Amino acid sequence: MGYAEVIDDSIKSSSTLPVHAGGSAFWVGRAQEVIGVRDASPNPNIPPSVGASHPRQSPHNPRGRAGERQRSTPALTRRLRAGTAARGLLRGGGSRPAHGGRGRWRGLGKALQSTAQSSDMAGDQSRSFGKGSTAPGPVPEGLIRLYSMRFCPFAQRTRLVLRAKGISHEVININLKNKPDWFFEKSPFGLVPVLETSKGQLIYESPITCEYLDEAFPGKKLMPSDPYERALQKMLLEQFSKITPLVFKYYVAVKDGQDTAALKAEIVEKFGKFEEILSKRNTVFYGGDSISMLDYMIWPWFERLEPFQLKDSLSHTPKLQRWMEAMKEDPAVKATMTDPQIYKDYLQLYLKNSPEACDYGL
Ligand SMILES: N[C@@H](CCC(=O)N[C@@H](CS)C(=O)NCC(=O)O)C(=O)O
Repeated sequence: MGYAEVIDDSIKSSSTLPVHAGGSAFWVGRAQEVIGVRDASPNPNIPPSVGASHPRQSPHNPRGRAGERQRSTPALTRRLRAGTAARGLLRGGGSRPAHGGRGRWRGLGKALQSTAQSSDMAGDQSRSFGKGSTAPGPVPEGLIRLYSMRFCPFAQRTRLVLRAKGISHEVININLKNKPDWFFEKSPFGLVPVLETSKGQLIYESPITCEYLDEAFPGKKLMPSDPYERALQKMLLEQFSKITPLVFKYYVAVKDGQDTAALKAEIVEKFGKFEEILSKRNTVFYGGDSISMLDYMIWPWFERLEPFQLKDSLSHTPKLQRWMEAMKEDPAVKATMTDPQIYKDYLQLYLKNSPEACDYGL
């Protein structure tokens, strides 16, 4: 069951929230980011943030210069012209139906405007594709595509890994409150995240997308090499998947004015287990003194503690607090962070099933 279903169900019957938000996946998660550098694409018809982000360390570009973020270059412009931007976004992206004519171009204008404010060139902050939009074309060689939603914590997991490993990618946001029909060909459950390769391979379920990226691409390995450590990360993620639905349930219960004491105690108790692990291991991160996969998998929920009104649930967990501070220093975390107020506003719209929710703030 997806996050949206949890929320939707909670609206229908706020006292009977489902317990699982992550379906059968052995990892679970959720969230989004920050507006930053303005890219100056020389061609105004090419959305600057759609097409490529970190052209380093991909199977197709193993020698890409790590740490360097590519801006517009003639080569990139050519690639964009021939690639997704031209075939997909320019042919009717945006959350409104692609009517053609002026309507279509108005949608494009919005997409251009929003992507120009993006912190990268992947299209993380581009307007979403909605019902009636034309499906984007094939994924250009040298890129991997992520179907995402700016505020989805599960998709944030994948975005974190893409950035942490410096993988060249593009992002197509989906309007989850007004999904395009073609999206179900990419995602059998109609959920984000989904990855698509230039060979047309599709990979869905956030933990699976992240593990795939870690295995398929060079660069820093995020999963530990030791088999027990790998198993431990998966077991802990499974444990964490019991917390994520409670967090949503708590938010809805507070909004409904219900008594939330028991629910809060349960969340605090479960966070306590994660505190213990850090304490026993005596490391800053879950896999040691540098970030590994589990840190990224659970981060999106910690980032949202404030909007979910659960910030004080960590008041007795100093190790988790230290972990959060260390996480906030990570470049991938910084690049995908969302302002808590924007997230709160988005949540309000999402709970109302507003088709504007996914494009909030653009
Ligand atoms: N188990 C999935 C959950 C993904 C998920 O729930 N995504 C939400 C957005 S945060 C979604 O796509 N919701 C659309 C819907 O429920 O219709 C995963 O880990 O990837």
